Amino acid sequence: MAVEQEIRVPDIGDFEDVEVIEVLVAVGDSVKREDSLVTIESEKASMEIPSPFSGVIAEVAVSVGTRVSEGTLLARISTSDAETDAAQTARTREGAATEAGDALTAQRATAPRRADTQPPRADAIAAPPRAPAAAAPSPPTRTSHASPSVRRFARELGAELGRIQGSGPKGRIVRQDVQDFVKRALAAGGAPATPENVLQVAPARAIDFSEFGEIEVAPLNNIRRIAARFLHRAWVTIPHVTQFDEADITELEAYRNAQQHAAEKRGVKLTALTFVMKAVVSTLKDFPEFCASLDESGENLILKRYFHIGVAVDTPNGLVVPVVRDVDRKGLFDLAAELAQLSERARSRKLTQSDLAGGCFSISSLGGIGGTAFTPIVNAPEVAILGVSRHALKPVYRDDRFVPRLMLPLSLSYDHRVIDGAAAARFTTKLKDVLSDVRNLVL
Ligand code: CAO
Repeated sequence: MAVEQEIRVPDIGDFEDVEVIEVLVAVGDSVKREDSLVTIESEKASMEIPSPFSGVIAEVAVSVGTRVSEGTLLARISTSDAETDAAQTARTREGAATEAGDALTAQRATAPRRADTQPPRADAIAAPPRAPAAAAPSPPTRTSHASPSVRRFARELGAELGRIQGSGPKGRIVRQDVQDFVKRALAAGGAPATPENVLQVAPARAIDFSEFGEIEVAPLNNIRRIAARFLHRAWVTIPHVTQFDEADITELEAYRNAQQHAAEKRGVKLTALTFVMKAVVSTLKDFPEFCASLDESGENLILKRYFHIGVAVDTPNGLVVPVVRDVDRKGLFDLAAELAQLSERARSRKLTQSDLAGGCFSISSLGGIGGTAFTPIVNAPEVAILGVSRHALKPVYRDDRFVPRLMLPLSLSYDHRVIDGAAAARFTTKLKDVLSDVRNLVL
């Protein structure tokens, strides 16, 4: 039968009224006897408090910042009868052999730490499973072994232990591992810890909006929450610049309209976006650094010899970016059909992880909706993204007179660590040249 037990701070020697600096378990976690529950820290040292029982955490009574002393309630744990007996026996034996403080000291060196893990399935929905941008760390590991002094050292540098590979016996993290981790992160031009804490900004103040009028709370769905994380990381870790230009697509549009009949016969709709995809690939061939990613060290550019293009799709549940593969090898009608099929699957939430993975460059088209320009966020680990806005007839001065031309606004955002402004201006110039002469796309 399950029994609920209280776990209180044991005799911790000189420690009194000390701060909880890490809570290593959450309600519902299964823990084994001697697994660490919390880390406490005084002026002089830090220590982990182990669980005296195996079982499932029913309540966590402290949080980071709580001050505790001997006897303070830390948690309640649901255990079996047998486990309670075993724990009691163990404690009696331990009490006879050693002082509680010593036991803690011995324990804290080996107790596993429970790092927060993100649900992998959720990550996969909005984010292709690719290496994050240069500054992004490797995914957190589940447990980390390190001495209190190494833990403290890592905390001082803002390095999250769960993300550090230990080189000591049994994977134990030693001081050198922390130093190497921070060096690598700095070399990558990013944060020593997680992208979320790159900027030490004051936390947002909680506001009770109902004081000002009627409100409704609408929780963000999974896609939005995950996309928010990736967009935020890209926004804070990539130095963005956006280059604007306009392509004269008068002839392209005439050609597109002329093809509509043939397109309809094949059951596809040929929109300007299909031509833009082809034009982008043609331009990428001349500018390989736009079809690339920085590696984890931030010291090498991985140039991709394939042309898989991500296309931002607006769905009722939020933005997703499925990838159209080998755009260079497909014809306009095939691309139009694939784009329609992918966006339909995106809107009915039928995309698989492989539909979202492996892009080289993304296009975000708001042309069907409106607007004259915008600044898209680079879809890391890609290094550039093209925004396309609504085309408009404009007077263009040519041969001593104004003539009406159909102009397509282009907004190219790029990672300035990899791409110079001059290269970006050359890229959009080439792109608009390709778009202005339809022969570039169909021949
Ligand atoms: N200028 C003027 N009209 C345009 C246009 C442009 N640049 N691009 C498309 N259109 C027109 C199309 O021709 C179509 O016209 P008809 O209805 O008369 O045939 C209409 O707009 C709707 O096009 P569409 O959106 O169905 O097709 P698309 O190929 O242009 O785009 C897709 C497909 C999936 C990209 C789009 O539907 C979409 O979801 N866009 C939003 C992307 C987004 O949210 N981006 C923002 C992300 S933040 O960076």
